[in-house]
Amino acid sequence: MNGCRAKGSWVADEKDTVHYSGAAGGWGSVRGMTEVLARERPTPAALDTLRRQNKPGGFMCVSCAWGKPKHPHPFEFCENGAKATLWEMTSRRCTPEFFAQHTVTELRDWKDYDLEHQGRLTHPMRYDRATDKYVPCAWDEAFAAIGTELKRLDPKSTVFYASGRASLETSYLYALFARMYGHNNLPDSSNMCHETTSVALKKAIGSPVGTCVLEDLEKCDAIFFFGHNTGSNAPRLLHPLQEAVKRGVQIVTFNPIRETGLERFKNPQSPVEMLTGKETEISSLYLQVKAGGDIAAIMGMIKHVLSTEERRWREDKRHVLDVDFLAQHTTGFETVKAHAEQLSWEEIERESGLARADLEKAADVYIAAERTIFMYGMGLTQHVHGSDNLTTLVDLALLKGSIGREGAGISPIRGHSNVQGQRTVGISEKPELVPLDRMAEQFAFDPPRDTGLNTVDACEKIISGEVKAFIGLGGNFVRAIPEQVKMEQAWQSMRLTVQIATKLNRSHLINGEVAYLLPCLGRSERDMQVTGAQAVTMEDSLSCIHGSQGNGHPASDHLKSEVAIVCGMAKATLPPNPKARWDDWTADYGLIRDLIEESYPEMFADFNARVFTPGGFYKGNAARERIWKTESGKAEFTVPTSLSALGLGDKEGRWRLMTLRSNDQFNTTIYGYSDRLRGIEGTRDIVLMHPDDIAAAGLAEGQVVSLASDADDGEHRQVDGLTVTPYLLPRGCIGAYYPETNPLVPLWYHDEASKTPASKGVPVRIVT
Ligand SMILES: Nc1nc2c(c(=O)[nH]1)N[C@H]1C(S)=C(S)[C@@H](COP(=O)(O)OP(=O)(O)OC[C@H]3O[C@@H](n4cnc5c(=O)[nH]c(N)nc54)[C@H](O)[C@@H]3O)O[C@H]1N2
Ligand SMILES: Nc1nc2c(c(=O)[nH]1)N[C@H]1C(S)=C(S)[C@@H](COP(=O)(O)OP(=O)(O)OC[C@H]3O[C@@H](n4cnc5c(=O)[nH]c(N)nc54)[C@H](O)[C@@H]3O)O[C@H]1N2
Ligand SMILES: [Mo]
Repeated sequence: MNGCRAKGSWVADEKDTVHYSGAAGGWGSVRGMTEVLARERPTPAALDTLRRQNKPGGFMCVSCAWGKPKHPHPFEFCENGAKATLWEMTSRRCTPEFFAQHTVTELRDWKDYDLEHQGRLTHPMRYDRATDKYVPCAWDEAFAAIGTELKRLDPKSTVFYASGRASLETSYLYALFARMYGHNNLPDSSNMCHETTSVALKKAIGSPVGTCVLEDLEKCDAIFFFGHNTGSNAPRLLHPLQEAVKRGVQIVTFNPIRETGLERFKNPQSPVEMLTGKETEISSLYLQVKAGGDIAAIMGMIKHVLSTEERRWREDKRHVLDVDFLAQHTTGFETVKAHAEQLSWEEIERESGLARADLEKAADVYIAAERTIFMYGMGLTQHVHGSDNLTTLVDLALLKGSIGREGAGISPIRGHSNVQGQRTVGISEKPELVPLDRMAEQFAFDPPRDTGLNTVDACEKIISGEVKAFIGLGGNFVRAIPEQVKMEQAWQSMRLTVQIATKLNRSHLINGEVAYLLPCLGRSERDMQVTGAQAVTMEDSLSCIHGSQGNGHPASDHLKSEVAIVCGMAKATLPPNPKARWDDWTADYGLIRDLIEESYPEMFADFNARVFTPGGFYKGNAARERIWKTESGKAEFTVPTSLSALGLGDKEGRWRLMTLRSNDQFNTTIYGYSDRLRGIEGTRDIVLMHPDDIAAAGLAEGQVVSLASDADDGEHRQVDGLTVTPYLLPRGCIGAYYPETNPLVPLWYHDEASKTPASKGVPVRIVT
């Protein structure tokens, strides 16, 4: 299949497997944007907004969390960032008239795409049980009713979820509201995403976030990439990668799928590349590891680095390892060394699905490089042994002192545009991560000190009936979580559900007894309050904080900002407290930034003055300075608890299902049915399989099958109507889209340390 070289066309290889032979970016991405323009019919202001995207003084993209450079390109956005903005600035409206025409029960049968395609929500709505419809209501009425309900409930029986987009200002107040009300039940989308990072990196190097900054990419000489679909999910990262390749940087990729963005890239912002068809080969080595096979692959590389060290030292007294760093900065090296040495290549090859020679080749790239960066996405975090994936990767990085050095480090590629920032300013179920003493003083209250509920805990307690109310600050919780069928049934026995959203989604249709749907401004829109237009801030994947100011005309006159909605609910719920100035904060977000600075003086010194620093301002990272805030005070080597990242081993008839995003979606928001970079068009109801697996399982291409859970727990979970589609995956691994296949993920099937659902190695059977 490497022989396929026709540019930008869909070709079948000798096995008739679909494979995109073009580059990521290029004319395809321009076409992708044009299609969205036609579909969303954005307002004229939208194009002007795009011009201001990701620029100082402009607004920060609502799509991915990748860093925004100091010197932006004329158009600092990508196909998918533009799609996200145009999706928000659509001229379509989901009005009270729409809700008058459809019952909620009827809408539950609609597809995700069709629900959001109705456009922006325009009015606050209340669920009316008698007619099974949403009916418009006044904001004051909604706040008063929510306040009355919350006052009646035990705060500990309520959950306040956040989906990673809301600004630092909103998030800080949302968490404050939860704590003043009396709980730490603050799960956010990070609990389904990079919580593995927050737990495993914290344990190993004392930092819950990555250690790299944008400039490191300009100085490294090798990059190792694990489990991230960059072309679709952080396309702007392809620019620095392309520049790195041009400097001679070696990129080694571990991914079961040959993702186009990591193979080839054509810069849509370079006229020369667009007109000449010139494209850059991104990965110099691309290894199709089995799903769940990374621990074995990394241990294989560690093994080879160690044996090369021994040989070099014996032959010419040179080190491969950074022995000074190991002695001064780490603990546990000897145990990992012993572990690697006793592993056989046979088991490494079996578990990883990769040949020893290839793993040695990859390790040789690391050995030769002076400065190496390790990047990763959901392919590592969403496994039962996801934390082991990450600590093993840290082991590899520590061998050569690749953390806390310019041009080197570990760099998780985060998801939502402010998911990292929400944790920074207090949205966390873990009270020990929040400066509660300082906040107790700031606001004259007694914050709850007990651990709150994360996503999985919250789901368990919704099923058991202990959770009685759920507030969603954005997102589509019911559609994004595991165990969807059971969760939807349990959901409806809650007393209160409140959803703050921009567009209609499935979570709004699974209602508690009392339910409100509150429409908010999007980030691209002008946020006018009594003191004038407001700016907000967010933190990117590389720990830089950026200001953002929308200038689009709001989708409806009845929208409120997220800050105003949070303050409105808090004011209606909490007893008066002169230190809780909800109205003043709504009027002037600068006051909220002052509060954030007071709570977190180290990271947010001079916050208001620095909001529009070009490239953002860096909040700092101790591990980058080689100060290790771990239990031992050193960077810790960790022996993995398992050689496979999967929770359940192989068995006759069991497949490893990876639930994947297409190039035409943002999480549960489905923009369309084109997974352009994978060559899959017109449908999402498919299951990808190796052609030899299709034959061996007695199936045929195009056959429609069901997937059923094979988790050995007696539960029946099934998704029907998936068309068998040949695709070059490792044998035994199959792929299908998220969120359609979420009903197959058992709630208990999650990373052991962080409880991140294991959406990438789900055990399933194929049912015909
Ligand atoms: N356009 C767009 N951008 C997005 C999003 C979106 O939906 N659309 N979502 C945002 C969010 S919230 C997030 S978290 C990120 C998600 O971005 P990614 O981290 O890229 O997440 P996935 O799309 O789930 O893809 C995971 C990748 O891991 C690979 N993989 C699966 N299993 C394994 C494994 O066991 N080992 C290895 N090495 N690889 C594996 C898959 O083939 C795939 O390439 O993107 C963010 N950006
Ligand atoms: N099987 C499986 N499950 C997964 C994953 C997977 O890979 N596989 N990935 C997981 C990951 S990484 C994540 S992050 C979660 C995502 O879970 P969520 O973050 O809960 O879901 P989203 O799909 O991002 O939420 C989309 C909704 O957000 C609302 N929205 C959009 N913009 C705004 C805004 O500015 N303000 C407000 N208030 N609302 C807005 C819209 O109404 C839209 O319908 O899913 C997780 N679930
Ligand atoms: Mo995510």
